[in-house]
Amino acid sequence: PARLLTFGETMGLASARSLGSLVSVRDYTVGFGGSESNVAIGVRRLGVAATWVSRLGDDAVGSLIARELRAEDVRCLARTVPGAPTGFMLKERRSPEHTVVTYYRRGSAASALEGGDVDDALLAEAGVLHATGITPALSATARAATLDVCARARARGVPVSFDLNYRSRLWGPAEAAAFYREVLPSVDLLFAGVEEAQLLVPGEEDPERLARALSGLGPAEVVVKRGGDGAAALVGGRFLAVPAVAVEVVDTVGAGDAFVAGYLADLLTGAGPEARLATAALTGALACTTPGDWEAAPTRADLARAGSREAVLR
Ligand code: KDG
Repeated sequence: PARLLTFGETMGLASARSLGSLVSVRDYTVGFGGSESNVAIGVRRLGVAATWVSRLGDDAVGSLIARELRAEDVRCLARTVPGAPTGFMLKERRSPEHTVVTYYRRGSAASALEGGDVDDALLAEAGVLHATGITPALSATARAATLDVCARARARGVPVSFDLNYRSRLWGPAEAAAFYREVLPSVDLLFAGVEEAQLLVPGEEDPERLARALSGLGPAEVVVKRGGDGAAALVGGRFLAVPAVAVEVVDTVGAGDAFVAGYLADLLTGAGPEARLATAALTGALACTTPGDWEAAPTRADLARAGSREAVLR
């Protein structure tokens, strides 16, 4: 079945509307973000069913997240944890080029995620399981849960997608790399940015050699996100590359998730490697055109419009 299954932490998000530090800026927009729910929304907007599993605090931020995900038609399976808050983050715009994100997530409801939260019945109805390297950085239990869920999906023949998503504020490079090596044998499809891939393959800059080296650690399919330099993929031993789609960049946070969502939505609807890489490049680029971690995720109609505009410009 073509359903995406994902699990991870989603937090409330206060984003500054004007430039400066929290000390002086007073106007904030309240929303939410989380890599895995960003991907779930992105995939759903592209017409593919998505289930998101997590834990939320018994608080207004948790209610906001559940309500918005339901509004996006994402199946939200998040148990409420009494006594632990929903995580929160603050996004300050110190200058047009410099955004500072601060997390308030230690001891959050989602950091107590357990493997059993993603039960076998959910795996049975999944076309792909998607996890990220943020979850294992949250707590020892969340780390064990990530390994457990990926291994159980693999054992059941559900393809496992994994985005390294290194977050330096949550753990160090050596600890992260050790975890990646542990999980990668269970992963079928890996997404990595160049710098985070270099945590595993130090010093390698060539995207093809990087992808082949990562594939040697487990995943048959590897996609390297290269930001403004485009993207590349190793699929069935074949190396493909696409240039970046030029857009006016307003906010890059969430672009990687939109990229992954484009790729996975195409994979789940049976598109070939070239098409999914091209879709991913376009969804990733479009996500940069407005503020917000997921709000700009495109629908199929948006993609068609953007595609024809690009064709005219060319
Ligand atoms: O990829 C975007 C995410 O980083 C953001 O939405 C918040 O999930 C998040 C995190 O843990 O950084």
